[in-house]
Amino acid sequence: MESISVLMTCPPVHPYLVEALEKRFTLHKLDSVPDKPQFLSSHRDSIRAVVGNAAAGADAELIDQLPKLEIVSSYSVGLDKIDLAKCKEKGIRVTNTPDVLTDDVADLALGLMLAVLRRLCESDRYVRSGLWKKGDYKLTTKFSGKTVGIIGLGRIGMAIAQRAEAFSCPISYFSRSQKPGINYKYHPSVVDLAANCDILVVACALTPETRHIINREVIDALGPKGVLINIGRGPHVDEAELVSALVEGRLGGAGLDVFQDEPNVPEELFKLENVVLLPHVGSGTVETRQAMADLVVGNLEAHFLNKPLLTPVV
Ligand code: 8YV
Repeated sequence: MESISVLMTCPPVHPYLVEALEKRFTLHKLDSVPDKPQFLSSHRDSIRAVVGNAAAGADAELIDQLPKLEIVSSYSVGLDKIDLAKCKEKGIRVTNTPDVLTDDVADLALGLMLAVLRRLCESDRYVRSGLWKKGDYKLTTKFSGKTVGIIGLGRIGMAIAQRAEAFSCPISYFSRSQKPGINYKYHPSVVDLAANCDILVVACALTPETRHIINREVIDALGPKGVLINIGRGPHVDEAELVSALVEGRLGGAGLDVFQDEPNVPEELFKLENVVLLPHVGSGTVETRQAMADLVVGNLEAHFLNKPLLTPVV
């Protein structure tokens, strides 16, 4: 398989993944190519696989430039950076990394809830800066028992619900349709869900329908005591509306792992103590990233050995 050319379109974020790919294939890292158009035109007839992630995948333009492309193996569960329709049309197979990251992303969502309500990051700063020696620390907000509203009750949404239940939180959710056999309260509109929960969590896939699913109306329904948690994708949220609601005190707080234009984060948020900001690390543990990398490589090997794909999407 050493002669098979694989193009990594995302930055080489994980040395374990890069090493595993380099051991088996001829790996090209688009990130380190000085003249991308020139590189693509000179390698168009050799690249048979693309490896991307949540930051860069395979859009229609790239797919059209690679006539020998057979498979896109994504180092992510999210598929929003891959033109799935184009892949289907051209018979290009697509794989992702579901399940292995569910626990981590759900754990992080709970961590963000606790961090925002119990002001964990602010408290840490308080101790480190020596302020504790000077006076009393202000009280925070109880988390146990708060109503948690979840947008998207897929694998990750369910894992968040199960964890929040252990904190005695009533669970409600929004999704395209009501899930059979699930006892959580279903709201057919996001505004309704926001109006009836304390903490609203975005856990759905990013699609044209879910872009800006958190808009001004939803933020206003959540209100000055409500907290927004986003472990989905930045574009799920109308970020300008979120920033002004937080700055004006129309929203109680936010825990954000994802942003519209990563790694750029609106600087107005840096001054707010009711906001916790993370650099898109939902799946960012050694164990999970290794399992994700193993799936990326395993899917490529399966494809080129004519074996069934491990986690096929298309
Ligand atoms: C990663 C993710 O950030 O799986 C996803 O959809 O957003 C993440 O797990 C990423 O793809 C790792 O580079």
